[in-house]
Amino acid sequence: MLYSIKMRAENGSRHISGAERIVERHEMSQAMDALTRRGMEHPNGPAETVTVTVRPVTRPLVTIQALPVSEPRVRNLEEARQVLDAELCAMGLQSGPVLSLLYGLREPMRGAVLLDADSLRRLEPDQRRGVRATCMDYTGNSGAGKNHFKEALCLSSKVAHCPQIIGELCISDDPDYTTGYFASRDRGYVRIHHIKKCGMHLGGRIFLFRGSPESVQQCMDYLENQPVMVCME
Ligand code: PML
Ligand code: MG
Repeated sequence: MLYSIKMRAENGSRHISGAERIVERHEMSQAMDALTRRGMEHPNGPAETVTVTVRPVTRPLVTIQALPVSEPRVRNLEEARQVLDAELCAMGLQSGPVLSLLYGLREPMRGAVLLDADSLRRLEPDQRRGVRATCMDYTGNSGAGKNHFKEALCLSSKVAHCPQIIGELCISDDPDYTTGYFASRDRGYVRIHHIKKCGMHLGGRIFLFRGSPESVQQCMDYLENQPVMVCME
């Protein structure tokens, strides 16, 4: 039997950090301990409450391969935006409004924006909550400390595997973490340095959706509930 363990740390209503694992029963107490410690020690500040939730995994676990990673040469914010712009334009999307939305996300969001790639309409039922990509883990995860890159590669691989998601953009909300990415099934994980100025709380994710109105719910269900293990080897 597998268990999904989720941690969220908060100060009142302010989200501080979140992390999760999918583990076997004998790994549970160590994973809970590591996640609790992580919630209490975060650069966003000390947490008032750390909540750890354990649930048995009831759906069959899907195992997928991590997206291939590329790392274009980027020396500053302007070049980072040019990379994002080129990726969006290559997909025939309206880059300007998508990038304005990404760089305009000032409230730290626990979830992501689910954006219709063609109409640019936001599809999240609750825009403050956003859409969560959860219920995942990756091979070789020791659970010790945060590994921005591996956790983001894990999440983006799960998200890219969703038939209705054609791309994802991400800027970290950790003030001193200035590497982000663009990811898609076709382009893999394009790691982008200098995607924001150091010290900014600005951050967030946009999932680019293309599908029928009926498939929005199916897509959100996959993102939030389908257990996925990502192979990093
Ligand atoms: C986050 O803070 O959760 C987002 C991290 C993005 C990682 C980008 C990378 O290092 O490749
Ligand atoms: Mg963060």
